[in-house]
Amino acid sequence: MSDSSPNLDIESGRQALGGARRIIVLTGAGISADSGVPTFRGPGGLWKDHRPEDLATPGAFARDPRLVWEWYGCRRTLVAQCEPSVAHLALARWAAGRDGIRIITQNVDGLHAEAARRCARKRQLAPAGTSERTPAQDAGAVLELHGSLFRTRCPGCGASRESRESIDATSEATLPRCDRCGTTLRPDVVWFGESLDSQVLERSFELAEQAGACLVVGTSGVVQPAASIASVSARAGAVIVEVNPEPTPITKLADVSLRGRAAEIVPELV
Ligand code: BJW
Ligand code: ZN
Repeated sequence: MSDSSPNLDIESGRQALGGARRIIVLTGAGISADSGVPTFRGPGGLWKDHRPEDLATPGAFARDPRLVWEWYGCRRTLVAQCEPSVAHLALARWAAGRDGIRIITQNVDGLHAEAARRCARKRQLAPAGTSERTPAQDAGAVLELHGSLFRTRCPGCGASRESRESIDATSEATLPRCDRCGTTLRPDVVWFGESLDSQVLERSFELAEQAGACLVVGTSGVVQPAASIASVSARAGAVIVEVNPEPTPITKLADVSLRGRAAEIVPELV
């Protein structure tokens, strides 16, 4: 449902979400902006100084793996110093405390999973009987559409693994290599022109169709197929609540549109 003047008040957002049994939360770079992670588009965004086709395509990696790793190495160093924001933490608490809430993120920074781990740790410290979930279950509940900055994948044999060490991109010879086959590893993220993990994507669309509400936080809504998760939910009859300082293509689908930063609005909303 939508009209040309979406509702702007937080209480309406709370009611919309409170009335739904199953909820998906679709997030983008804006939610991590409050943690100090740069967004992609807009002033100060990563694409202001870099062309996506030079850094975030398979062609770019084939042409100049050193340049691509230099950029990802810098981003890994920056993100490793960032903490989940109050919005990540509020969503993690919300999802851990109620069945039927799933977070689907386009972000590769791991901050939702980190927030879920912190929340699970706190719940484990709570008196016995108050927590039913394990940390692994809570961290696993986050669906990461575009992969992870802290994983590498081998283009040769397909092996993928967690990786947090710093990247030496001084030359092609110093780039990380596969233990099994020696091929130069790549970041395990989804670049333009590449398919998303089919299981993660199918599960996300399935959840979108079943959801009674879809909360969209901090995405420009221009990258497909992620953005269409919100439209699939809307078509299936879900109420759409958007949190973003700026209007986006998703705004026209939104029943409740909350203009502001995630860190200001999300903790109040959920
Ligand atoms: C705040 C805030 C605060 C600020 N609080 N909010 C159909 C039609 C047209 C094109 C396509 C299509 N299907 C596929 C395509 C091609 C392409 C695409 O979508 N292109 C469009 C850009 C035109 N898609 C793909 O190639 C995808 N693959 C695919 O579909 O495969 C099959 C296929 C291939 C080819 C043709 C057809 C089919 C893959 C997309 C992979 C995207 N990868 C990236 C990089 C990941 C790795 C990395 O991090 O380096 O993912 S690009 C980048 O954009 C990143 C993000 O996850 C993604 C989305 O960005 P996001 O999160 O929305 O961030 P921003 O910066 O755009 O917006 C931030 C928002 O936050 C703004 O709205 C701010 O206002 C707000 N904000 N501060 C709350 N404090
Ligand atoms: Zn290999």
